[in-house]
Amino acid sequence: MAVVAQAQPNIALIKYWGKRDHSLNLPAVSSLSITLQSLWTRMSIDFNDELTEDTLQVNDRGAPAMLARVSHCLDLVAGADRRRASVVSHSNFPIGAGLASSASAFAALVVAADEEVGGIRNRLELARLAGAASGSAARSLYGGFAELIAGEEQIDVRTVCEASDWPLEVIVAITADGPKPLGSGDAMIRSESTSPFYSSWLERQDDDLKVARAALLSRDFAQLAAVAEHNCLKMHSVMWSSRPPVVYWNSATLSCMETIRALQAEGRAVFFTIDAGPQVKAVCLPGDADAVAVALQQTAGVIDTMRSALGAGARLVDPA
Ligand code: 2P0
Repeated sequence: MAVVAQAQPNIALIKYWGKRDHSLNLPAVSSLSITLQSLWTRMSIDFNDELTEDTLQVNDRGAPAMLARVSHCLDLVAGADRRRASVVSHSNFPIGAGLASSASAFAALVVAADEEVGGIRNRLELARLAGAASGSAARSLYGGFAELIAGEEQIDVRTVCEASDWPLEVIVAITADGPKPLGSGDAMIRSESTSPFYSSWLERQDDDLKVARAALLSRDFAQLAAVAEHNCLKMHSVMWSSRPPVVYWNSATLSCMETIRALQAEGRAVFFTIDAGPQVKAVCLPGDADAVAVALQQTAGVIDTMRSALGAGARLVDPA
């Protein structure tokens, strides 16, 4: 019998960029994110005696390039001597395009795989296993505002504030729909070894996290906006100053940032954040979401927009 889990992508407001340990996939910095509600990945797993190797379908197509990573994650959850699995993944948003699809995919994968072996782990244990597969995936185990603390040997993750405590909205402006030119794992390696700004990025991260956490707990939107935009631009400065440079933006990315600046000048409560891709995520108070969505839809180069409230962490769902 297949087990199905659903997880939603998360968007980091204080970013993860760089690893402390590559073999364990331990992040070099702590991070803070919001888990979305309406974008999702549903992952179905069936451990099956009759299979001689794992199989993977992503959005109705074979996905051989991702299979090794998925198999390794299943080994971590179920042991290397496990039965082989049939894995079927569906996402309702573009994958591999800077929209955190690996976060929702691996969060859902560990929940479903754990259930297949008896549902033996707690949420933090599952988050650590998801994080070993994809650093940001650990945060999608948790709903609302999730904080990941990067320890020397392992991570800790928790919800700082529930989605219902501060119901922000996110408008995602899609500015390109192809896969990104360089995966974030390879890009991080490049930044760690070549960016002259990497060490100061590491040094100041806890300061940004502290400011963001305080903003969150006092529901201070202006303070959260300022520190999140600053942290995002700092991460991209590290990327841009890597050799060769890592530039995920396109001209529409910049146009979206200008749109958001104009909205801010009108007094709208909105800020931008951008991940390892050209899409722009506008985080706003619910009362400003309609205006933000319309302005981004009308921005040159925007192909589409998606809108989401904040949502829950990864969980089991009934098979469709
Ligand atoms: C984040 N990103 O905090 C940052 C911001 C992209 C930019 O986490 O190598 O796919 O699998 O641990 O989680 C994307 O990186 O990287 C990411 P791996 P992941 O959301």
